[in-house]
Amino acid sequence: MSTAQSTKLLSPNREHTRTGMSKEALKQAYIDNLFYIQGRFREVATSHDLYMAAAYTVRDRLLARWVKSAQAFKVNRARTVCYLSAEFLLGPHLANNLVNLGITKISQESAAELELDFAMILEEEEEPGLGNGGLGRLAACFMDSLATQCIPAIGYGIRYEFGIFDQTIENGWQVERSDTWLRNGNPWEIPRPKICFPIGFGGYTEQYRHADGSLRHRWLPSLEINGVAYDTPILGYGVGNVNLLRLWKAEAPQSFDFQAFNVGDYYGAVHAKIEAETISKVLYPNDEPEVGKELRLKQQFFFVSCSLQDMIRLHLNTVGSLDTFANKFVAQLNDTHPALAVAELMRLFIDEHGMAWEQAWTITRNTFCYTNHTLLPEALETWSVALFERLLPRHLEIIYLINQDFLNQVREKFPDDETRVIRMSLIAEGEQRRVRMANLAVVGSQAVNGVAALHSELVKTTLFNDFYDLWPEKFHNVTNGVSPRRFMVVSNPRLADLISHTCGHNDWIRDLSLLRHLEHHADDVELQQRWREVKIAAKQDFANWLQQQTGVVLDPQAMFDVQAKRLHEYKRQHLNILHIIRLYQRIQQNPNQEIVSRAFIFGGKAAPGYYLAKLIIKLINAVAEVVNHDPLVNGRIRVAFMPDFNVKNGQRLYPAADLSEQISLAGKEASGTGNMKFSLNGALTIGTLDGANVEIREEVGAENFFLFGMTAAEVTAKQREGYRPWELYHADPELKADIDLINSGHFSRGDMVLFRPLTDHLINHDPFMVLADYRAYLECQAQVSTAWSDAANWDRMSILNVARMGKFSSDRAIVEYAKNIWNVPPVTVER
Ligand code: OAK
Repeated sequence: MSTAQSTKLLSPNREHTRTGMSKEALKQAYIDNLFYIQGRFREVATSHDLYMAAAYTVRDRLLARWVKSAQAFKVNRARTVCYLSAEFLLGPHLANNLVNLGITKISQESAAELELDFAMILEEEEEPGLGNGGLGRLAACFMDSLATQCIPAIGYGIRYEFGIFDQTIENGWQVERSDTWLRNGNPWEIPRPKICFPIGFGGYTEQYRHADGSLRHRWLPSLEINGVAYDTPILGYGVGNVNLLRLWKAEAPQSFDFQAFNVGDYYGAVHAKIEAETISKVLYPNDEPEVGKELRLKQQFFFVSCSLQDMIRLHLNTVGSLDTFANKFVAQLNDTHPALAVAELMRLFIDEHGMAWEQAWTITRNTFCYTNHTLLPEALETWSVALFERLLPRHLEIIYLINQDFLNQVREKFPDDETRVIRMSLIAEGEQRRVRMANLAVVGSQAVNGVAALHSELVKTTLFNDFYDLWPEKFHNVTNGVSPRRFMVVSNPRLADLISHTCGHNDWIRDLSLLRHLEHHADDVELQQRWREVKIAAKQDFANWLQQQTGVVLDPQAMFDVQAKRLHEYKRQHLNILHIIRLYQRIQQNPNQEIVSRAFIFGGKAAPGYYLAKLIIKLINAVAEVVNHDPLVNGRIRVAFMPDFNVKNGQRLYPAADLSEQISLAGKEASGTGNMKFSLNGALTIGTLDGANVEIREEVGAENFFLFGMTAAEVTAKQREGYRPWELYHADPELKADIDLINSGHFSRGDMVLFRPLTDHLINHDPFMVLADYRAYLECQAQVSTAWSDAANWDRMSILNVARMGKFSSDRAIVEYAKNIWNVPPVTVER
């Protein structure tokens, strides 16, 4: 941009640069921000400066709407949803905010006129990876939909200084690198140093006589730290509503170092300060299984207590009495990580605000709702009573009291059934007594829900069967959904444009059920043709990116067969590999046979301590190495592991997939949301009857879904009768040959022991029944290949698939929560 241009932009008669949405206003704002916030002029600005100027330009426009929303909610005394979640896996803000503001196109044009590289600016953003996988990403989609549906909401969580690790692949192995997302600053957050609450740990409890004459309890912690609020505005799509994401950072109080300093222990004081701040330092990188780490419990209590104190402050500010707390707020517990909130709200009400137990319990129960996100037993959180007692002595007392009342209720309804009482207790007895967080969450909530129809059934009939007997009316289902803004409009603009063009409007972005209209055009040859062009273009983009990242070259004409999700045995990435090995062996045996060209693409992180999951990554890369260089294969199959699967890279991948692998063992995947993202971008699904796959198949039609494998009931039956994988291994020569080829060292340069832990485990234990579903999977994959060979029909199926996926919008899920669970009406804020 020339100096003359800059000067012209600085003319005094301009639209207000903080809120204006015209091209001139945006350009002016951009220049101002580059100058006054980054302290740069164009010629010396780094790409990061250019990004920051764009982010501030957009943020100003959010803030105007945010203030208006806050005012509207205050005036209306709006009932508010508080979404308590240890994880928010947000993904980059800039592109999403442009879409929600409706200024993507005009911003592109403004950038072009300023001679800026728009794509490069978007690329510059480092995503806040404050979550592991499904649960954290769901929280982010829900924040988007809450705002879009005009539901007043606050998301409460932790501002981790280091989010989920960055994954690199070295010599085929996963290597973790710390995620330093804050190193260049975060333009989307506003620190609120005055919104700060003390959080205690340790110490003891005592009874005392309060000034009002009552006998009360108090907790005298041995350590106190502060939680400071950092706020991020979350704008809805096409509305004026902006909600608040409030994340807490741990800080040492000022007084901290003073005392130590006075006795000359400067080093000790600084050390204590650092220790206090470690609480919000790093996200635990485990997906499903929990490990009973003390710091993790501290994190949970830390964010829960900050959030509840904040809610009480907000309520007292406007109403002056806590009696109506549950009218003002409903708090959703995103799995059990925030379940301590039940005990903490009781403590705050009783000890800090002098409320009577009965009333406090009624309000507490009316405040909370709980979502369960997994049935895997190892993921069900329990904390040792000893740890609890040391860290949170008052909360343990309160949990004991809740338990006493609760178990009396159980005994009343089920007399002479002490084994039931033992199963339902908040405390698991045994050598080491433990607090069961899921039981606490169920007892302390007015509603409990699973995240897909099948999962919610299993919640009622297995995991919480005793609780279902006691309180059947408490149990609900809300099938998950994903944001059509982020996972269609932002990530796949070509497809979004084609859909809008075909429908004649873009209202589907707000109401995804309108995609149905595409059904009428599924047989339209011209649409099929354009549909295919859009897919090929997305595949080419992805292939370019992948080649640059890994050196692996993919042919966009090949079927992109994709499995991207956290690495876990239950998700069965190894079943997918066995299929690849089978194709490879068939080519070896008969090099000239006709086969469908496929590019197998994997992505996903393994928990750093999960050895078998990391070995599966190594195996994928080992197979890739051999297959991709085999002259007999001659490029007809390609295998690639895309490094660092996160929201940003996911957005590159979803549009490029032809086939979506959703192959978990039935009954293990609570819902899955990747299945929805792929399908909404036109991929067909090969999958088991697990999680939301069941409903996806119902919606898109059995004829448009590649189904295989045992049902959840068959899995249970097989487990009951005794599962013997070694028999399957010996009975199926192809299966045996595939496993034996791994063991022969063929994929490991002769190393015959490298993969033994994996293959031995499969043959002798196979907890997720890979071998039992192997044959059915191969047969189903053969059907996929046949279907692919009829290109026009594949396109038709892909169109129908998208047309019928409207149910899986997170907007629909949020409307169901608002109506059936939260009882929260929308409050519309003018734009
Ligand atoms: C993470 C930690 C503890 C418990 C559950 C999880 C988790 O991520 N669960 C996943 O939640 C998603 C959102 O509901 C589901 O789609 C996944 O199936 C489930 O595994």
